[in-house]
Amino acid sequence: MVITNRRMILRSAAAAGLLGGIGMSASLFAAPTIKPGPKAALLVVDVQNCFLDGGTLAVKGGNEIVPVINKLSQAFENIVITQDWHTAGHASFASSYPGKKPFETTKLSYGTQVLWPDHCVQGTEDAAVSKDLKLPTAQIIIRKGFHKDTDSYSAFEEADHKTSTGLAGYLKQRGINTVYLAGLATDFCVAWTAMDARKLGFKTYVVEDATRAIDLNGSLAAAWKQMTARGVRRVQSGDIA
Ligand code: VGL
Ligand code: ZN
Repeated sequence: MVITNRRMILRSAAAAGLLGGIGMSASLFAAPTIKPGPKAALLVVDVQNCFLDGGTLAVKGGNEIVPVINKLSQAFENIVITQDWHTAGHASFASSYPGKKPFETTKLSYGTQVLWPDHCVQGTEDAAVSKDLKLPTAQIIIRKGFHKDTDSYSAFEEADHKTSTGLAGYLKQRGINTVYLAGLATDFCVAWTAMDARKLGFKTYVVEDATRAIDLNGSLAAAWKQMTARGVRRVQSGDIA
């Protein structure tokens, strides 16, 4: 028999006579164990119309994370929203290069750049934060990718690995040392933000069920491997309260 979920584990444990006192069964239904506290912030990455159903770069299942994030946000005193915010004719757009198609790559001064459909252009409805995201207590919106010649998946540092967005300074000056990431996309903006957070000394969690991936040529598995190697912790929203 293949054990596929917690109920089946319990059923087979009960059948095998393994469930003793209340302590054992309670531990199998573990309550949320992580309390973020005043030195932690939830970073809600790029939950914008462009990455949701009907958007210019829609991420499969992206809409499903909106209620997860709304609920998760209740556990946080500090919330940061990020917004991909490109100029028209941006260097990350395939349309900026004759003969190039979306999801191909090109070489830019800072390295290999994946080319995307035109998306999240400043001031457009496509670039707006989803109206279904209910985060009234969020404290700052960090926009990124607004320099025409430079992309910025990370909310901390542009793709040239030199230009800061100022987010690390903002968090550190507010005494925040831990970040939890949710949003889109797991394998691009969430992963790059998480890895930079580690580099900058933050304790870093990615809330897996509060993210969805683009998954281009195995990019999701690669992102988890790289994040894990850098000390990013992979958790689920049910672990946090
Ligand atoms: C993103 C591709 C291009 C993201 C942004 O938010 O993950 N991906 N721009
Ligand atoms: Zn972008």
